[in-house]
This record gives sequence, C-alpha cells and structure tokens, in this order.
Amino acid sequence: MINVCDILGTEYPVIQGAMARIADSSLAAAVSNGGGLGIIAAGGESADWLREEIKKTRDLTDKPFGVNLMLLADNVEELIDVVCQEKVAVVTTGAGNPGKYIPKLKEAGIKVIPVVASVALAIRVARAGADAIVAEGTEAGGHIGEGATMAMLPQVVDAVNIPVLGAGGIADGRGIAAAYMLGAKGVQIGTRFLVAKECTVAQAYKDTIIKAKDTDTVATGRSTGHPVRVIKNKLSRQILSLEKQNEDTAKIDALCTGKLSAAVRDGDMKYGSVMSGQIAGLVKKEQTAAEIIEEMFEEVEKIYEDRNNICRAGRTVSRNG
Ligand code: TUI
Repeated sequence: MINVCDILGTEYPVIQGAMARIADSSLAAAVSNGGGLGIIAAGGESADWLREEIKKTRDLTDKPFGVNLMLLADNVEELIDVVCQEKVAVVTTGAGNPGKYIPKLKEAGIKVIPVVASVALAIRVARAGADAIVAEGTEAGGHIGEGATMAMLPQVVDAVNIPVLGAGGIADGRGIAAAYMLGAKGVQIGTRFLVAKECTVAQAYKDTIIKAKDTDTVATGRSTGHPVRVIKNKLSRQILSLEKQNEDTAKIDALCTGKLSAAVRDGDMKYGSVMSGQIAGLVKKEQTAAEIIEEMFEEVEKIYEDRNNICRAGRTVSRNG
C-alpha cells in the first residue's frame, strides 16, 4: 500500500486539522514548513478569500499544502473550481460525502482525503476513488460523529484498502503511536496546532485551550443533527438548554450564527463558539508548528525504542533478557 508521506509529499505523516475560520495561510505554511501537511480551511469563506490564501501560502512555503472543503457550505462548487484552477496538492473534506466531487478533483491532479466519522462513509469514499481517509472520532473538536477514535479507527482500517489516518483525541507522540497500533498510517491533528505561534486565532482562544481540563468540552447540537464539540461556556449552556426543551432547530441554528467568528476574531470566550477537541487538557503551551511536529515525532521514536522493554503481568522485563 502506498505510503502516506508519498501521498502527501511530506516528511511526516501528519495533516493539520482544518479548523474553520482559523486555519489560514499563516498556519498552513508553518505546518508545511515544519514537515507536515498544512491545510487552509475554506469552510465559511469566499472563493476570492481562498484564492488569496493559496497565493499567500505559496509565498510562505515551497512545500505541499492542502485545502479543506466543508461540504455543508453553499459555495462548495465555486471553491472546488478554485482548488482545481490553483492545482493545490491535496483536498480534505468534512461534514458530508464528497463522492460526486472526487472525479473532478482527481482529474485536476489533486489528492483527495475525505475526513469521515463512520465506516459506512469510509467505504463509500474509498469506492469513489479517495486516495486516503481520515477517520475522525467524536473526541475531535468542531463538527463530529458518534464513534470514538479507539473503536472506529480500527474498523475503518479493516473496511478499506487505502491508507487511513487517525484523528480525534491525538495531540502528542503517545496518541500518534496509539493510532499506529490501531492500524493508522498517519494522523490529523487540530487542537494542538490551534495554539501554534503561527496560528492567527485570538489570544483569548489560545489561552482557553491551554487552561482547559479534560472535562471542559461538550458536544452541542446532537438533537439538531449537526453535533459540534466546543469548550463549555454560556453559549453551549444556552444551546443545550434549548435542545432539552426540544426547541426548533432553526431557533438553535439562529443562536449559533456568527458565533465561531466571535470566538476566533473577537476572542469572545463567553458567547462565542469555542471549538476544541477533548484533548485540549493535554495542550499546555504555545510553540511553533515545527516545534510541535518535531516534539511529537521524537516522542513516537522514543515509544518505539521503549517497546524493546515489554510489560508482562505488571513487571517490565527486557525483550532480550
Ligand atoms: O467536518 C469536520 N469538522 C468540522 S466542519 C466545521 S464547520 C461547521 N460549523 C458548524 C456546524 C457544522 C460545521 C467544524 N468542524 N470533521 C469531519 C466530519 N465529518 N465530522 C463529521 C462528519 C460527517 C458527519 C456526517 C460526515 C458526513 C456525514 O454524513 C454524510 C453522509 O452522507 O453520511
């Protein structure tokens, strides 16, 4: 099976999570320069914005990078025209089935890596010609499915014959190594890159992630059909309360309008939508994207070295003696 680094054109098998309204040319170029695959998140943005960010990324790096298409966006076809014209190396997709768009993207020479949250969608996109798949567990931030990474990832690996990258709940070398143990050939990481020095999100957002505990996120919108994992705040409590009262989906959606931008741009940590993965509690400091990548993969190396010491019945013994 083809190596993930060969598909991505990268040194490390790591894709930066898309992070709508956050992941721009600054973060994407920094991740690509650090040896991963940087991603520009096109969700909620215009075609002109995307074209400009692709140009800026090319000014900042000569390494490959990708664009994420959020399939709920109503201008997705226009955005597809932009990525095809600009011939970006990789497209990742989220929040839907990209099957009908795959032939056009592949004709433009673009590698297509759908982000899926179920085995069923993994099988459909593999049949439609995807080059690889990101299997994203419900621990992830933003729009999520039901299945946890630990349970879903190996099931997706067994269901398809293209490389699978793990996502959701991964922010260090231990998480990467665990994903490898479940059959993944690479990973997608969002929350840890959110606090990268090159990430242009409001400082209050980064500080919230750095301060977060393991229990500080919650999934809102399970009842509306669009579950989203966010940091608990006044907005998430309001949404959950409306959901409990079986309020109209339209009323709940209206409450959420513009709230991601309020968090990302204005740093509104009370009434903004502060999307984050459950792994935020593990994210302790700002570092450059290159430092994050290097540190994580050094940890992976160390874990593989330590596998020479295996633990039997609670007692660590050397494999050789
Ligand atoms: O897409 C993501 N994560 C995202 S998108 C996003 S922007 C947004 N903001 C507010 C509401 C909705 C979106 C923020 N984070 N991850 C990949 C992902 N895809 N997670 C879940 C899914 C998914 C869910 C249902 C994919 C397909 C699906 O059903 C489609 C089908 O045909 O089965």
